[in-house]
Amino acid sequence: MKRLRLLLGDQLNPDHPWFDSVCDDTTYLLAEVWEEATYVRHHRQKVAGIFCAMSHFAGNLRAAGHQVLHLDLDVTRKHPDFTTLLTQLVSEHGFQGVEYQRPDEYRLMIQLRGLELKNAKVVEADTEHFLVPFGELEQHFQPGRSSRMESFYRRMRRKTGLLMTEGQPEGGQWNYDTANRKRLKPQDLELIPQPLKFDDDVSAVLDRIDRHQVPTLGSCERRLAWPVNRDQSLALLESFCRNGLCHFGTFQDAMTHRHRHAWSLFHSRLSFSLNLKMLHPMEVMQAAVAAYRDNPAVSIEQVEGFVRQILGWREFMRGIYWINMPDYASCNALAADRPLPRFFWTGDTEMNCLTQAIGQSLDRGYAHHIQRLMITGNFCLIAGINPDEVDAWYLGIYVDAFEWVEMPNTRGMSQFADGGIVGSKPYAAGGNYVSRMSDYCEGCRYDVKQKTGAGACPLNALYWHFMVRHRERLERNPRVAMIYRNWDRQEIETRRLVLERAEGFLADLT
Ligand code: FAD
Ligand code: DLZ
Ligand code: SF4
Repeated sequence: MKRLRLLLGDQLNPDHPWFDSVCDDTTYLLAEVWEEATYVRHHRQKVAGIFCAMSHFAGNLRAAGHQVLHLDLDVTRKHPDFTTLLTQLVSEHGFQGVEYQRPDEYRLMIQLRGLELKNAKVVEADTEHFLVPFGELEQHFQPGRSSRMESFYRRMRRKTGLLMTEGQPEGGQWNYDTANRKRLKPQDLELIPQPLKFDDDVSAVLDRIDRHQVPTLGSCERRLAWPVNRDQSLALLESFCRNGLCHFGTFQDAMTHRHRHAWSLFHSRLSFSLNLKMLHPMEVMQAAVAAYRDNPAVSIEQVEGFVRQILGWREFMRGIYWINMPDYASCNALAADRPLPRFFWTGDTEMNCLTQAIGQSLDRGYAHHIQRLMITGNFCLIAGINPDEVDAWYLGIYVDAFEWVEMPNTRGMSQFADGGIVGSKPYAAGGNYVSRMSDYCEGCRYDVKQKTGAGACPLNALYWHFMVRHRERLERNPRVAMIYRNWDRQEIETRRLVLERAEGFLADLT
């Protein structure tokens, strides 16, 4: 039977069972498609990186003897989406079967499940990428119900045996968060490793993006710094295990603007490779555990912190996404309705923490977790920005952004728009947190110690405005009730001035 097998831009797993044998009747399709390139305004580096990685993957499949159709935008532009492209390819080439791997995004899964092709049978396969099989998600998650990452993570540690000794967590603890999450002191800056960057020439891809007027954001140089094939991804993994892992946990939450590698610090930057499936999550964790066993400089605190992100958070977020879609995409528990400020597209604001995090995101298509959660995310949360706009920004701007992982992190963890499915309370903070975890405030025109007046850090007033706005909902939470007691103890006049400062700021914002 002559069949076509579709591979999406984030399905570049060379170890998939599809490739176990070469079959002359099977053609693999990789296609640059208008709808995929435009369902959100993507970062230029993201589109260039995905197109380039698809091209490498097609080349490798061909070299292994497979039949491949690699269609670029010049060829596919007349087709708005995969449905029309596949319909045309089936009639043109007479395929009797079309197979696809289940997309990781709800929109595309519905689209492909709805395919009706004349004379061709449509079959869905699994991507074989995640550690919890799709059909088992219901054993861990329930729609609309809150789940806690910690208990899921412990189950996954037991299930996989990672960092376990005789049924017990290695080192005696499940969680080393208290030993981690330190601020960077000036002498620590010397420890920051040189990030491994790549240099594939993406000129032709960028020209194609521009020729077809694909709307993008951010900048992209002709040579792309991101890994675009498995070999490069493995090199990045190796470099992280050698240079970054030994301080990963300790400085996981730290931020600085006083170093030329401040954007990468001790982070792995493996999310692009992982999310395109050029690397398998298990091999990434096994490499980190092997580095811990071989290298005394890598302590249990570091490796556990890293394994937790992949075995815990990454798999957990995917479960939350699938069990709650499609309702999750429109939840807005805090009724946030303010438009996203224009400076999110330019970085042009006097708040240094936001300038740094947004500027870096525009330049590199990357920010690390705490920049996403506690700088841009926290600002949107306390300023009450509409989660639809927040989601669209995050889904576009990061090279690793795919809805299954972006949305539960954004709507759930960061914006509390799911009302507590992901987190037990909002991650809301004032300038104090930024000052504790970074040196951003030292380069800011605002004073982080002040709550009122034109020179006061806007986050301080916004924080209290947020808490007061949502008092009825949040006060019931015993983990938050104490904060209201502190607020009530302050002078009435101080409280009035704080709220006035926040309102003035919000009025200027719109
Ligand atoms: P490292 O710090 O080196 O961590 C190692 C790996 O752990 C990452 O590559 C990633 O696969 C995984 N990981 C870490 N934290 C998380 C998490 N919270 N959820 C899922 N996986 C995690 N991650 C994405 O992959 N795509 C997104 O679109 C995305 N959007 C986010 C939006 C917001 C608002 C927030 C707060 C977080 C988001 N994250 C997202 C999670 C996290 O910020 C990124 O995975 C991480 O910054 C990627 O950089 P890294 O590879 O250097 O990660
Ligand atoms: C993100 C993306 C982009 C920008 N372009 C393409 C594309 O042209 N062709 C393709 O097959 N996939 C692309 N992707 C990735 C898909 O949108 C991705 O498969 C979904 O986001 C599902 O996670
Ligand atoms: Fe950000 Fe406030 Fe610090 Fe300025 S003072 S960097 S606005 S936290």
